[in-house]
Amino acid sequence: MRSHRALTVALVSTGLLLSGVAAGPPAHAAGCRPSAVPDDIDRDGRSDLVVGDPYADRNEGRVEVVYNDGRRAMIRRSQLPGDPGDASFFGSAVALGDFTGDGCLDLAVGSPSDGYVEPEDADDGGGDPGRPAEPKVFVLRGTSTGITTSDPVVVLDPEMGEYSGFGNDLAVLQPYPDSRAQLVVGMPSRDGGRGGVAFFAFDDDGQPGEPVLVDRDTPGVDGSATPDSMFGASLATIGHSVLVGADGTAVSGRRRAGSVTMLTNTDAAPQTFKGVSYSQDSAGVSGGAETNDRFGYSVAAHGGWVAVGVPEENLGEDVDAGAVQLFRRNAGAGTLTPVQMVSQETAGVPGGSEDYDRFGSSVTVGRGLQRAGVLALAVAAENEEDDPDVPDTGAWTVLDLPTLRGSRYSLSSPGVPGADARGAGAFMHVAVLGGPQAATAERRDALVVALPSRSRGRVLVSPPWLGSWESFQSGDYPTSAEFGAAVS
Ligand SMILES: [Ca+2]
Ligand SMILES: [Ca+2]
Ligand SMILES: [Ca+2]
Ligand SMILES: [Ca+2]
Repeated sequence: MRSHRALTVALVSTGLLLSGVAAGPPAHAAGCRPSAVPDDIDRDGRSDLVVGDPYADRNEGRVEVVYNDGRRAMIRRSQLPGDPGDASFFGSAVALGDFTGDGCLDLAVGSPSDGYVEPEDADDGGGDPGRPAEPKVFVLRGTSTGITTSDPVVVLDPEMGEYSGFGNDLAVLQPYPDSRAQLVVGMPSRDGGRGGVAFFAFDDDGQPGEPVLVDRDTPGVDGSATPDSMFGASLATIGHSVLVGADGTAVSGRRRAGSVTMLTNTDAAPQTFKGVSYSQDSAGVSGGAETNDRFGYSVAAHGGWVAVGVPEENLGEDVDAGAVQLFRRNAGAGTLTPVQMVSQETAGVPGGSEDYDRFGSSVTVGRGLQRAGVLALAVAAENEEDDPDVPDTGAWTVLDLPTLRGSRYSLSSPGVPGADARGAGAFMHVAVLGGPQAATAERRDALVVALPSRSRGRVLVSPPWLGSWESFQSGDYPTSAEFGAAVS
């Protein structure tokens, strides 16, 4: 599997912290009432959290939904139709959206190696040829009380050829709160790593229509598809646009320098995308494209800001110290304007750059993470450490935009549950759970920090302004393997 970064933990927000609007009338049986909170599956006015655990149950994988009222639901691959095979990795990615158009949030779950059966070695006398994977995404329907496993929608890899990574990375394209969501599926390993992104729109029965497959050879998308570019390895959506990371892209012959393409559609032609690409050699972008920068390894977008992780950027003598490039989005033009590069060398940013920090291994942008109404960038540095004797414990930094004022946290910070341990930061990622949306100036989203790599994975949720963190672990330990490998 290429990287755990793509293994999404779907954090449907906790709502324990995000008190929302008062409860309205009961939901109609045929649908769900609107919620003032983005990730509120059961429509009680507070966000819920979804966590993927793709290595659980002997690599079949599962997803745990944590409702804000304390209810928890564990959804195992084996509860769904079809033979999961030897190792489906169900739960590698998770995403919430109303794909079926009934007003209820549905849960999309990637199962990138679904059905795969390993060939038997002929020397063992078997010679069973095995079975290739049928990569798929399950769309689990939402109801007024929560996610149900009945009548799931199955979305298949449109090509079903060589391993494409289909289901390792998901996003939801929904330009308006009341528009129907399109499911966006990255296929970074497709066609020799040229990659691609598949878009699925659904009918009233929830069935997916003919997918639209976009790569850098698609007319209207600049550049051309090149091997090993891994177009689709990271995804983020904002308005009519999808940011597509291709951190394997060679730039002027410098391998894995990396690029990001912003694909943009219109209301009139929702299935036609134009694309503009950026690298560290683009005008106004800092740092210069060098071999193994991995620009685009992570992407995030919110409130007009776009953040691109460059986790293997070298800074001075520091190898793979890492950085984040900030852009502003020009919504009408479908373009980006570079703002600045942020690293642990930037004035005011806490911490310092060291070899292999990988600052920027995950990024997210939310509103009110530190102060009500103020946009903020959160950055993971998965191999950062406080104590050189305990390496790679990981750290995360929250910075207001555009001032870059903020704080750095780790498992040894006061009030953060858990304890530092060697390697605890591996595959750490950050995400945002939406707070009540009523008043922008008062909005306070929560930050989610997923730490899947330890023997007992942990997901932390907090509005840092509260100064406290809620900690979630699997409801079925020790069969959990990487609780938190995906969050949304
Ligand atoms: Ca809820
Ligand atoms: Ca729905
Ligand atoms: Ca560079
Ligand atoms: Ca550092």
